[in-house]
Amino acid sequence: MARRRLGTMRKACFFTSVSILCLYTVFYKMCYQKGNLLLRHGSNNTGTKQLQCNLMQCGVQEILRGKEDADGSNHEYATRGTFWKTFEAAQKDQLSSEIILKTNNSKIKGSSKPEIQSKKTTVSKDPLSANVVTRDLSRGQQVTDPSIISNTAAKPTKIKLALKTQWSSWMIWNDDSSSNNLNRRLRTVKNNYAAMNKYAVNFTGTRKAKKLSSEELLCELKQRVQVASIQFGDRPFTTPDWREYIPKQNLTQALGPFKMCAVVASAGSILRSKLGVEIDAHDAVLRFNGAPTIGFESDVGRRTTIRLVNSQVLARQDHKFHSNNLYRTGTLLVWDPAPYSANLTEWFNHPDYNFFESYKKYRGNNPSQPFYILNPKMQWQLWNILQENTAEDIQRNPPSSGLMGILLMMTICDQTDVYEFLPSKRRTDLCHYYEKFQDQACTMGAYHPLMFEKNLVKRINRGSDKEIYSQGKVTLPGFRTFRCPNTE
Ligand code: NCC
Repeated sequence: MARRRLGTMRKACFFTSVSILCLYTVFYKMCYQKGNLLLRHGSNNTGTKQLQCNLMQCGVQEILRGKEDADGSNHEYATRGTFWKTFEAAQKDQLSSEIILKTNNSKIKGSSKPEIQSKKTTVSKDPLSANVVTRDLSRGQQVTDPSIISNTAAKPTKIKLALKTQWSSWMIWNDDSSSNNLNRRLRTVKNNYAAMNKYAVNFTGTRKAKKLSSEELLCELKQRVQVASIQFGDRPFTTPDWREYIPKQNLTQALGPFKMCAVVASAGSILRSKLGVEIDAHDAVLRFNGAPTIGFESDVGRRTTIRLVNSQVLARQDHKFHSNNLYRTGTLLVWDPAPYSANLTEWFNHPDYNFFESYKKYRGNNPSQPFYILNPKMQWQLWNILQENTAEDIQRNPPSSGLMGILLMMTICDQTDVYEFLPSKRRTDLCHYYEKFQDQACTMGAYHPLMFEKNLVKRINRGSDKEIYSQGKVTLPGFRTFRCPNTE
């Protein structure tokens, strides 16, 4: 009896496994269509050899980066969930070269198959003139919009190309992101902060019934957000010591105007971006809190024109604000969350972090370094616009340093390029590029309404989705030159 039952169970197990396997195969085939990739070099067909690579064989759905460097010094950055397939062609000698597609299938799937698929092909001596074509051989069509990210590289003998797949739009920040896009933990945190009301937010504005256009949103920001620093004489900053410490000119009079500015978000996904040179080419560069440049120059640049820090950086000993040379470069600017309707005196008496003494001490020790205190009214002017343009209740806490820095630069620059505020293809849970700590909250927001800030920035972006994808770059106009529709 028992033996018969065991036999039936074995049969049942066997049939279940077979069914699962069949279902898996059917599903796999449905999801990953077979396709081919053709890379062709040279402006005409003469001397052109073709490299065919069956996408399935090469495991293109899993290839994250192909690499092979002449000197072997290149490294591979493999992260799951990358939707652009990037291949690099490395020239081995002057005349001919080998295109090597390297998959990291074996790493991901644990396969023991050799990783490298290679075929001889000729690469143009001048990589800039190399013509790269992507074709779907199974359908005999040229892939529309082959989307070559770049065919230049640090070394003149390298060519980079990318095949855009149908999933790439996933990776671009959706400007309608909502709590539904958060994991359960972050959704709970967000809802708790939306319910909690630490700063006594008394929102009387109205939610916009329809989505504002980019121009309308820009206009709201220009007309309703005042970026200003505390001035000597603003009550309670009226005592003689404050005359000594507060810079004479207001922040926006003293800084700029600049033509092209860069804002560098501290996100971990800026690592390996190689954006450093591009960032440094701007007239002014804004960084946040303790974000370093040393050791990360190739990705984040070397220059710091302005550093915006939150009050914790001054108030908490562990930030070593007074001894760390990182803070000695450029103009400093500090902000602290204030109650929603508080005047300056109420805020001064109850700051979120008591940074005022630390500020005075720093000013005393570094009198020649410009150092401003941001007027807190800006935080809630910005927050109101965020809430009005969001369908759900957002965290009732001030926006992040990121959004405030962006607004500052839009005020003093003709154009602002923001890097890695909207996540690029390098998106990761690594909180900061300079730390090992991982938490999705750093990108999606917990205390700060960061997700809604990103929605707003995406809506006013003048750059392309491709730039967001490849560089994490957003381009914003300056308020000096931007004209509100119908009013100015
Ligand atoms: O992390 P933080 O910000 O210093 O980052 C600066 C700005 O970069 C953008 N950012 C950062 C990380 C990431 N993965 N994605 C991003 O988009 C954000 O716009 C962010 O504002 C802050 O806003 O001041 C914040 O400061 C830290 C922390 O106080 C400082 O780094 C000093 O240690 C806050 N973290 C904590 O308090 C634990 C963070 O919530 C906000």
